[in-house]
Amino acid sequence: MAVCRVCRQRAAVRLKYANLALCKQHFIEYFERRIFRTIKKYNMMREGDRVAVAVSGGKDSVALLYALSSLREKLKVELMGITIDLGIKGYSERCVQIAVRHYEHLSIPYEVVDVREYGFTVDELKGLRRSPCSACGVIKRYLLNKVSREMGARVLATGHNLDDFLAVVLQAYIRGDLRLLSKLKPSLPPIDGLIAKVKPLVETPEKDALLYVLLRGLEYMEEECPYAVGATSIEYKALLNQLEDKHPGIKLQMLRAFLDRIQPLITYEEPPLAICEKCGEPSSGSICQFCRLLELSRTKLAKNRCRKLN
Ligand code: Q46
Ligand code: ZN
Ligand code: ZN
Repeated sequence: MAVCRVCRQRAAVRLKYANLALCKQHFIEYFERRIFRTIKKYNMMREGDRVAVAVSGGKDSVALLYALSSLREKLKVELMGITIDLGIKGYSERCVQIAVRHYEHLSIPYEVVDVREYGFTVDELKGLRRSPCSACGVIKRYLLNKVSREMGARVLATGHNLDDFLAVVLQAYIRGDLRLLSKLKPSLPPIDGLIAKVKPLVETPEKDALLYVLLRGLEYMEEECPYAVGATSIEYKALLNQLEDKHPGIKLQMLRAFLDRIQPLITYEEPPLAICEKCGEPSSGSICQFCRLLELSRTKLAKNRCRKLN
């Protein structure tokens, strides 16, 4: 029987990458301590910060919310929650309900942004871009930045874990996307109307986030988004896990090699951001991606309505 390295009681988990067995209580402490260390290491938060936590209702963001809630006094930060209702049928409603139940349980002030307020849902955007995920990504980036800034947050924390981060690195590497590779950082400072963005789970393997919510008995959205089916990121993650099974610790090694050795060699000059002519938000062109999407969706919805009338 494996025993906890700290208290010698029966172990609840065995972390191969750290050659470590821990009981429930000591795993929870280990998990939260690693997040605290990650926040300090990458200067993610400062004392007195107002931190908006983006909670989708999935395991990663729920784990992040609870870990930050446990750490908030030690970090001396104020937390607030932000959830986007993407309007995905049979999925979004439950995600929002879970997030709201957690905010209320933890007494964390929050905001739920419903994309219907802008006149569309992610379901209705199908076909406008290569995949609904591409439109969804634009919406999430735009609204999370805008609303958390309006809520008075200095920092936006998201639940991207080690596996998520490495899957994007691989994807960007395969496409030779130097711009993305240069921007992939655990902590991005505020710039030109964009609030600071941090990923406190960047050193946390996805499986650990799952163990944390399971061991703490936290409710989370177990089902995947219907549009996640067939996503290449799932294949990249499976590949990374195959490597990890054979070589425990390789994922963390890849992260460190990328951030410490490879990324500093990538030089990519990002042009300064402009202001969107329509909404006044930061934008890489004269009209931001979100406003362009809005235009497209209005045209598509109007066409659909005409078709129904004819
Ligand atoms: S929510 Fe949105 Fe994801 Fe669903 S539509 Fe794609 S991007 S899969 S994280
Ligand atoms: Zn123990
Ligand atoms: Zn705009």
